[in-house]
Amino acid sequence: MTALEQALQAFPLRGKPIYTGRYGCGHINDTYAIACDSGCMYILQRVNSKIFTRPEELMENVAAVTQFLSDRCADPRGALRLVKTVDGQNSFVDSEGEHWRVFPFVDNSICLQKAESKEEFRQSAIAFGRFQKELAEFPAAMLHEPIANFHNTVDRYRQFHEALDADIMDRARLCRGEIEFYLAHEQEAGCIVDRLADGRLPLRVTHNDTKLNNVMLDYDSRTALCVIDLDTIMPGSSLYDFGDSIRFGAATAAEDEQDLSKVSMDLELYRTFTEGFLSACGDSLTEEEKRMLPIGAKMMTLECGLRFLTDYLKGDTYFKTHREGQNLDRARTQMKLVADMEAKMPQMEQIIQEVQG
Ligand code: ADP
Ligand code: GN1
Ligand code: MG
Repeated sequence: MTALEQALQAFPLRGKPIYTGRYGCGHINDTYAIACDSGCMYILQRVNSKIFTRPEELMENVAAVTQFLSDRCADPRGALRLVKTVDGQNSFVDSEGEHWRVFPFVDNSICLQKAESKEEFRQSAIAFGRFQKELAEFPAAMLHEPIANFHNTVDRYRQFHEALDADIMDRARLCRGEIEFYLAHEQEAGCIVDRLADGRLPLRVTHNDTKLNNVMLDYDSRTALCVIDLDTIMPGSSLYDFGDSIRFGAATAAEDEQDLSKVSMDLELYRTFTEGFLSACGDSLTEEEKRMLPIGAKMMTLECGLRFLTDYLKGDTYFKTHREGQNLDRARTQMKLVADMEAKMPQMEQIIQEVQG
């Protein structure tokens, strides 16, 4: 029996599985959609143990947060729920020590790689804003830190320098211009972490991976249902969640687009997201947080691009890739977005003022 078949038997699924297939566009875990003869559907995931090196702790976080959110939500589609194993565990561990987990498939839902309309993007903003507000009540001390220094941009630069110095794939010669771009921005790396350290920005419980494809919308009405991909929930800054959503969702092209003339940050989408996010959690943000939201967007884009370039230099061992050079393409789109955000910074700041009225 394969590990996947063993995993399927370890969970109390309703009915017999009749279909199992790879699913979604996540860069980290192995995700499968499962359909049972009862009509019930599930998501089965093998947790990426190279990235999440303490999967038990990770699953304790996921179990605690899904429980906390679903206890506060009567709608079964309004919060992600975890299906425990038949032995009541958070995950099934296969003979290789890999962790498998199951979530009910969010019924009649859709998850988008790109917003087809402004209203869909607004809905994702409302979902992430609400999520942030609800988690304000979560006992943060219960949370493990699944990846240390996840959004510590200064530390991301340290890792970049390590990869560049080692250059084990001999790829630095193929991306001199990209390396220069990221080095030229290094002095900005501390602008969020320094403020978190000295208290100018508050530490909150944040999602930390607020891509549009980490939120489920109702298939018909395209209104927000729930936030998924809870692996990186940990103490962080509201700027991370706002910023990462803009990085991914307000971009006019895919994260790995090769034609850079198609890549920019759409100010109308930025405005729409800002309206949705601030309507959902703006009253809980400090003036300094609101002032710095545009910087958050730029910093998350810079940091993500730096991570893609670091992974390219290291031989594509972190983010899933489906073709040669994909991480370099991703690093390039993020550069184009950073430059575009720099040019549009006055308008981005103006929009924050206007939305607050
Ligand atoms: P990764 O960390 O690899 O991004 P995700 O948890 O985001 O993994 O899952 C990958 C994809 O699987 C999502 O983008 C979404 O399309 C789909 N997915 C995940 N959980 C569910 C769910 N409960 N219901 C429906 N689709 C889901
Ligand atoms: C990864 O898991 P996924 O695909 O939602 C990554 C994020 C990056 C993103 C870039 C745990 O997100 O930090 O911003 O790719 N997740 C992890 O697309 O590293
Ligand atoms: Mg995801």
